[in-house]
Amino acid sequence: MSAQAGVTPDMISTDATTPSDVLTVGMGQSGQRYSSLSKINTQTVVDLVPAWTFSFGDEKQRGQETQPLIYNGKMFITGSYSRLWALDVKSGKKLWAYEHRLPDGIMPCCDVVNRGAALFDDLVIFSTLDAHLVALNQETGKVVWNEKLDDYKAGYSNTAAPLIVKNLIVTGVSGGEFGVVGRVDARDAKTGKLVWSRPTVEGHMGTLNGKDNGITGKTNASWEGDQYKSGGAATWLGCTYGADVDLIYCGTGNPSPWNAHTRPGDNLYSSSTLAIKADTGKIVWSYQSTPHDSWDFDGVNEFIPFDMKKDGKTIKAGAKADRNGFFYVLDRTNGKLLGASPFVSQQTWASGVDMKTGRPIETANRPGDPGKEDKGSSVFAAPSFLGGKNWMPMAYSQNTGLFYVPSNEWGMDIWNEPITYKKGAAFLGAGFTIKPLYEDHIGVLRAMDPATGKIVWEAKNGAPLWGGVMSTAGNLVFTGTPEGYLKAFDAKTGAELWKFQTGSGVVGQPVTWEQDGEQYVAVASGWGGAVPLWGGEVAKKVKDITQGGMLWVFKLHTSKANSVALK
Ligand SMILES: [Ca+2]
Ligand SMILES: [Ca+2]
Repeated sequence: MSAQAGVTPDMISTDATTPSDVLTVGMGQSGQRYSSLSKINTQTVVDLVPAWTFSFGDEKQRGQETQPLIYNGKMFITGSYSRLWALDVKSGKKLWAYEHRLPDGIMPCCDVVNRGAALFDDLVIFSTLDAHLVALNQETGKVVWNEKLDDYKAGYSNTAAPLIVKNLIVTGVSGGEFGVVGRVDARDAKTGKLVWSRPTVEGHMGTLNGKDNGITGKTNASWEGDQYKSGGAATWLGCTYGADVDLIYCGTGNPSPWNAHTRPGDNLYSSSTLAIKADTGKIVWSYQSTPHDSWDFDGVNEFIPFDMKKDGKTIKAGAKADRNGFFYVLDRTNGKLLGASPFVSQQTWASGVDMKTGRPIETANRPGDPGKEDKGSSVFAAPSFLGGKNWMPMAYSQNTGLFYVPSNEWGMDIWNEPITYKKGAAFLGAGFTIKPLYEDHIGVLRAMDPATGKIVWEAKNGAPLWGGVMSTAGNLVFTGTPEGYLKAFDAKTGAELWKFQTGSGVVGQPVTWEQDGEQYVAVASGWGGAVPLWGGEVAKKVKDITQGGMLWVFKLHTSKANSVALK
């Protein structure tokens, strides 16, 4: 045991309500990204100015999708290419740096990003592009343990922030474009040793303490033959946790390959939300948003527990803005569908969701079968596979009761091609071209009312939004843009109140905390991610955005600032 207790499970479970630190990615295990701080508010935000900055340095730039953590006078921040730094949180001075040695031949599908670390006891723990999980000492940056999640040569990687639940560290895996088998792993956070593993493709055996722990679903119930052995359902965006019901919520990606004609059935548990019991690694409930997916509608988006006020009642709910364009509200105790409404302007593939069966009401919008024609017929589908929303996390405000969704308006031509599985090779069986739906904008920040499914306000953006969102009790919503701005909006009206040009595209996740009586806001700047790599005609639109790698920290320009003095 270390002399200082370090970060305890209790501190993790109350992180969302302790504004002097940020111990978790998502600003709490539920991932609401809501802060009770209000010194920076709709009145004072005009006076937000830089306090210090930190350059990630050298020639390794690309996408910076990270979220800083703040604890015990230090900031811990990850960067592209599996790097991690500890900084003095008051000055920005670098205390130590860790650069993971990456082998040649790693296969991240969607840029060399990292989405943040986890804190536990005296450790800071993060995932790497070669599918390892590395724990470093918070004081020294020295490696304490290093566990292999899986074989990067088979297409596995990991970019999501790990989740701490009690004494466990919970991770998923990336690799859905390479025919991996998705799963959720829980390890002893202190030692890194595996406790349980739960595959997310139906038919695979789970484990608990090294012993068989039951098959996921039932073999061949929703897959034919051996297809489940390369079935995808990658858990590449990690998980959230509902402490009151002791359930870990994990989203799963597309079934593999993309060409759905090769794999009859619903292909459980792809494109789904899974609720897994923290202590047993058993699936308690599941909800599949896109059965038998044909469009790469990964269902990985964060499922955020919240208490919904409706008809005078408080409901234990959870919400998810799915890549397929629907905003889902489920009962977080049992997965029952409570609402599903579009948060994008066009959905060609489904006209709605059947509230009785929970299944989408499909239109005829699947690409053709290349086994039956010379080439599978192409269809135009919206959203595109980059999604009505992609990885970038939304925020919930306990003040307004609204969710703030970073959405995008784009479609795609998509067609299927023959494909067979080969270890370590792309496993798509599809071709595509992404197209904007509108001339003047792709990104739209939208405020959604979960009780009604209605869009309350929206703020359009030229380039696709690709950064996380944060809301505060100061009635502000913060998010970044590829054009380089960190912006603050009025949480009630959507009015843009403040923006700051950071010098590169902002695709990071903003945070806020309080120290020495002042409120701070931080975000990483550094353009990249999937859009420049996969974006087709959209990539051309953003080709002039420069890369970067910089952390920006802001505070109000007078230490005693308050709305009265500044007005
Ligand atoms: Ca906290
Ligand atoms: Ca995918």
